[in-house]
Amino acid sequence: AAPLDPRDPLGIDDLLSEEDLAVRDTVRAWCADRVLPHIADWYEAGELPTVRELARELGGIGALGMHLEGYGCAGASAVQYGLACLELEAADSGLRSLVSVQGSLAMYAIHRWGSEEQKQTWLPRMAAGEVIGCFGLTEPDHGSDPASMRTNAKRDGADWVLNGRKMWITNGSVAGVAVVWAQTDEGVRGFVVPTDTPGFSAPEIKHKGSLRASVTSELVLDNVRLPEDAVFPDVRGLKGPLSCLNQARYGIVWGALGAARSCLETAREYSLTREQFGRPIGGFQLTQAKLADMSLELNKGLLLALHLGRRMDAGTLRPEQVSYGKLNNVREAIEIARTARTILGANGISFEYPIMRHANNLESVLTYEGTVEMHQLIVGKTLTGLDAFR
Ligand code: TGC
Ligand code: FAD
Repeated sequence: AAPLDPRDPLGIDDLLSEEDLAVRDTVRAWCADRVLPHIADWYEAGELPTVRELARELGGIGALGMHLEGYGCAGASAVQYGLACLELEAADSGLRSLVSVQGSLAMYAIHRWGSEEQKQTWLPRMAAGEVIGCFGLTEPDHGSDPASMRTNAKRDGADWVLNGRKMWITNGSVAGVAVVWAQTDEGVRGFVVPTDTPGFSAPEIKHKGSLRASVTSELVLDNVRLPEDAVFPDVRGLKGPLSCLNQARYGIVWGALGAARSCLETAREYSLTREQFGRPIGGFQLTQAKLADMSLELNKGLLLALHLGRRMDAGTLRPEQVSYGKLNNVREAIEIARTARTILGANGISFEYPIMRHANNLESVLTYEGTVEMHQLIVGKTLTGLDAFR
């Protein structure tokens, strides 16, 4: 028999349809052409200089709000959306973040909870990448516990007036529309805020050591006056924002493995050409143990992602199951990145190779969309029925 493909030793590709593979190849080719030649420079500079152009191109290949139906969205399957996230994050977590926040958070929120008018107004332009969206849940003093948020919306005649601050908001400074969650007399509600509304500003957060090729911002809401119809009509309480997080977390289940794949491939190739003690380091048993364990975890993670994707497509995926995926796959991805880094020795710390960039990015991925600890507690509650959050 022919040797197994080291890039797909378990034959997971055989579980995917022609259409799935075509979507994957399209996104992979786009990343190779438009992102990989520049990403190391963008990362070092701490910017995503062509973000608006990239958004339009991503819209052009159908990657924005990809698994949503109607309103100019591609209507792809959850598995296809996952494969796209994986390819984007194999380039850089910042690209996957751009797409996650646009499609799974901002667009999904409007698609799931918006009025028909809100959907018509925003979704087609967001799907095309003409308008970038952001999603403001986290605040400076309330991250894991969004129920305690302070940002508030009060009625004033027929208007709403929003005050407060959101922190660590992906896409904030380049967004044309912000989905902002705020306390009201009726509990937490979601607002669709055009970012040119007076009183809204989004200063960019600089000096990040992670996700440097991604725009991260503070949102400042200073008496932002919105019409009555700016609110999502039918959802109250945390289930509004948390329903969106399920979508984005699902994309991360796949995405993190893209970063891991890039690290493993880099280390495997390096181990075949780098010689010490007169032979390739890939020939030493200790290096092979590392490569074997990395490959094992990557492929187990892929099977888990595919399982969850199939459940999402069947409409049977539960939020707690997404927590299993996010917890495992991000934690294993960062472990793979760190191990891959050791195989490159000193070269491993250089941005000439992608590993250090991925490893640094995964520190954010480990924290956002629910920290490791939050997902452990969600799984813990699933197993015991006991709530250990507070
Ligand atoms: P709890 O009392 O458990 O629930 C309140 C209400 O929400 C419902 N619910 C959910 N609904 C849908 N999906 C879920 N996953 C849900 N989890 C809970 C629940 O049924 C209840 O509904 P109802 O109708 O009874 O009101 O809420 P809690 O306050 O105890 O909080 C639970 C906890 C800690 C798990 C939750 O707050 C949490 O997940 N915290 C982590 C916060 C987080 O993940 N933030 C992410 C911000 S966005 C982001 O990071 C974007 S980065 C993206 C990028 O750049 O790629
Ligand atoms: P905290 O909640 O203060 O947690 C600090 C530590 O305490 C963590 O280890 C946590 O797990 C632990 N902890 C907290 N409570 C408990 C408990 N009950 N039991 C045990 N341990 C606990 N948010 C958005 O809304 N939109 C975005 O677009 C967005 N983009 C982001 C982009 C980046 C690059 C980053 C880094 C973050 C982004 N976030 C965004 C914010 C992110 O969701 C939060 O950082 C995350 O939810 C954690 O909140 P926190 O940073 O306030 O940490």
